Amino acid sequence: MTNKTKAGFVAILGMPNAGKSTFLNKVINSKLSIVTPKPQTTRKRLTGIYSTDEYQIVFYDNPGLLEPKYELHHSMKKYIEESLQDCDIITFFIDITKSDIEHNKLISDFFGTLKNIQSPKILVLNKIDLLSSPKFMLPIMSKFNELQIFDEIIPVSAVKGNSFSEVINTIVKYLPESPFYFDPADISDLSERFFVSEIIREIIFFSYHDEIPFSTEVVINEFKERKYGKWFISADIIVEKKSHKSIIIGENGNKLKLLGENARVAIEKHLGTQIYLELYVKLKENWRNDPQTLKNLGY
Ligand SMILES: Nc1nc2c(ncn2[C@@H]2O[C@H](COP(=O)(O)OP(=O)(O)OP(=O)(O)O)[C@@H](O)[C@H]2O)c(=O)[nH]1
Ligand SMILES: [Mg+2]
Repeated sequence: MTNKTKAGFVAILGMPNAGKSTFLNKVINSKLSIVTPKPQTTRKRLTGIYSTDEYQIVFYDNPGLLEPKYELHHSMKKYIEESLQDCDIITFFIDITKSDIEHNKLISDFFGTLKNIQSPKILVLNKIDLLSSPKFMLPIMSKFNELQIFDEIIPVSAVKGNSFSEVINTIVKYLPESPFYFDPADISDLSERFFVSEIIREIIFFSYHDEIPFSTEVVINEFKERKYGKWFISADIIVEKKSHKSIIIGENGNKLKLLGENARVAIEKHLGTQIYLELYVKLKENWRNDPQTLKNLGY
């Protein structure tokens, strides 16, 4: 490797549900970050590393912008603020079909913050596959251009993978000259424990409705790798209300059993090995507002 490599940190920020995690997974070509149709899926900052011989992009996938209602949300917001400080380049994602942002205070406030940030800023207008005609794209792009916040505006479809090379090439254009920060073989610096807890959380998002996905957390208590035989994983599903505990468990434990089976299959696919999975549902009243519990949960 020459000493002329480029490397840097790129924040993935934007509205909830805009497709930030979908984009990262597609770029890294691996299911790093969980994706669901519900907003506020991503809760912690997640690293995804993309390396070639010439450059290394360290992406930070973040929770979407939100108006905090719980202490948990303040922690999620903190990741966004830290990414703004720590990153060399900012990407901001908007669902192009929801680009009517004139009356969205969350966005106008955040754009105010972005204006004062020196780092290069790239606006990614995602989900162009949902536009009924490409002719709608240009007026939307010029509207954002007039704001004079972003150095570049790129329409993409994260699910289809269109224009990815344009996003990557644009990022590389602004990437500082630097040695690599990580081994180029690495795609993340997070532990398998973290990914396993996220896989279980993703299945909870798909399997339960209303408040449950948002008020549930997953903690891995035991993670035993075995040379011979199945690995052993034990996880707690933290709920904040007694009634939620019974909903998660279901009649005669049928819902929890199904969750366990789905999670086991997904985790085995991720780890490439067979596992024995134990799930326990635990009540921690009001955990989303309890600073000590949040700290224990890694927020
Ligand atoms: N049609 C279409 N759907 C997309 C596209 N990108 C993402 N989605 C869908 O949008 C939903 C949200 O995607 P995520 O990647 O979880 O969005 P996010 O921005 O990470 O959301 P949070 O983590 O909740 O902030 C999922 O159902 C995705 O399948 C796209 O380009 N086109
Ligand atoms: Mg996400």
